[in-house]
Amino acid sequence: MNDTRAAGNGEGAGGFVAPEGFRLLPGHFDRSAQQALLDEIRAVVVEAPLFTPVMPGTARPFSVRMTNCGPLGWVSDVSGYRYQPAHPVTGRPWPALPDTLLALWRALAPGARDPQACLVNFYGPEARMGLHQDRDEADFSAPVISISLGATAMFRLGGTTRKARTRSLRLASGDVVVLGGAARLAYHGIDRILAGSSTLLRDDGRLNLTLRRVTD
Ligand code: MD3
Ligand code: FE
Repeated sequence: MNDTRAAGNGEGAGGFVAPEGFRLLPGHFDRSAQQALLDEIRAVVVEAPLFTPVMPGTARPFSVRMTNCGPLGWVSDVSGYRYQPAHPVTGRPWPALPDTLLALWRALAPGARDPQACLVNFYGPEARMGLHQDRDEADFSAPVISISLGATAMFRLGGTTRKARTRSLRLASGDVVVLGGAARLAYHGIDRILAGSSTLLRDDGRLNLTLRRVTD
């Protein structure tokens, strides 16, 4: 195993200490569980096609395509970022949250109310996500839970201010990350996708699912 991953929550190169509440569960889903979850997400994408969000104000398109399942979904368009109950293109309600994801949330976020949104991010080989905080939710007491499928991503995790030092970690297919406590408001992003790192999806595709509680 590579040292960056083995270091887990501990102190990494350069004295970076992950924020309290950050938990990486490498290989939480084995290959057959990844395949089963992928089949469920493909069914979601049939009902709620991937769309290309744009940046508020500038209308610059994201390189990541998105969809959602659950009662609410996160969208970004020229007027802003928000959660809404319907798909921005089809106008239909988002598909239901798969049971596997609800069970994962209940196991890893005991005591938190059930998630209301699962944002599905699809990365092609050139897609990236800039450093940002997730703060469009009214409730930061519940964690965010992330599941990665397909190509490995170079994930950047910082602190709760933009200038805090950051660390790079690999997120591989089947990995789960729990962002609770102080980590819930940590800056983070995806620097790049590693070509040839997984055979789960073709053409170095990657899916990331994030489960979120939205309202308090
Ligand atoms: C740290 N997604 O959807 S997953 C996002 O791989 C997002 O698609 C990335 O950032 C992706 O907002 C990163 C890991 C992750 C997700 C949510 C977090 C890390 C987080 C929320 C708070 C802090
Ligand atoms: Fe995020």
